[in-house]
Amino acid sequence: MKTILITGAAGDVGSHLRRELAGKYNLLLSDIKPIKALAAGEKSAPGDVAKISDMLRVTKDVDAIVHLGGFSVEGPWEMILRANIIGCYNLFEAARRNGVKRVLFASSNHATGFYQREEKIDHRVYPKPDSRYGVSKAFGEQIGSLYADKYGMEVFCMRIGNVAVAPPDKRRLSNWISPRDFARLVCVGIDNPNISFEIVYGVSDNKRSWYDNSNAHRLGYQPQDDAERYAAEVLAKEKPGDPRAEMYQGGNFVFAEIGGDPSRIPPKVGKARKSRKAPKPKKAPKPKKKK
Ligand code: 15L
Repeated sequence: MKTILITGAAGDVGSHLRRELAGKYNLLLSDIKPIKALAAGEKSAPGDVAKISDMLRVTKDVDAIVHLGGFSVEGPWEMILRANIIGCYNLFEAARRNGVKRVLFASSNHATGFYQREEKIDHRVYPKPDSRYGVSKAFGEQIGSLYADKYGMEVFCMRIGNVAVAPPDKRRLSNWISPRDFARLVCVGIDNPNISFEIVYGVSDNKRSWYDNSNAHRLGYQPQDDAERYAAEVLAKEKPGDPRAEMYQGGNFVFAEIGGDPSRIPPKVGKARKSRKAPKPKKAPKPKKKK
């Protein structure tokens, strides 16, 4: 049985994955937080992704790594830098030095969050991050690309939507992934023998999807769930959202930093921008009379 290291194993996504992968692989669980209640087939390997010595220790003797570790939403640059930029570099570098070829990287829909909801995007679009967090995910994909091309590592980047038992809101009807579909995708990333560098979307088979996930399907992903079965219930509870968030796939992440300044609303949302008065030109100072 393969031994799989999961970083960030104490988080929400890690906890779903532990449950879904039980019995399929030996799981080595790493996190900066303590891992509670180890099940059969699980071992704990505590570690901080920002410390290369920790990553060198936990990546020894594993067949593949599922790298979930890091900061999982928008946050201050210092935190993103430490956990997601330095942490991601450390993970890939430690894997390389320990001869671990296969890394599954938990990228995010926020690496492409500035694509509009009316667009359908596939794995070939260039990143359009909606936040520092999104930038860190695009960075992780690029480190993966470098390590695949330069060192022959096998890297599977999953632009994950929202892993949850049920989609919590309208936006997630388009990017939701059930825990069991997520586990299916992870198994493809671990077991498909022909991976060099791939980008896939971590979403279920959602009717309202913004993604053409044909690359994942080509590699063997067969999602079984569709957020649509929750749509009536979700939409009945939905309150009207901010027009900026409604326009972009990344939702609230797209304006997290512009702090509600109406002059920064993207032009297509329109009215507020059109009605914005151009600043009056400053009057030129009157020339001083010569005495
Ligand atoms: C993510 O990347 C986050 O990790 C998660 O907490 C959700 O916010 C998700 O995206 C989402 O877009 O719903």
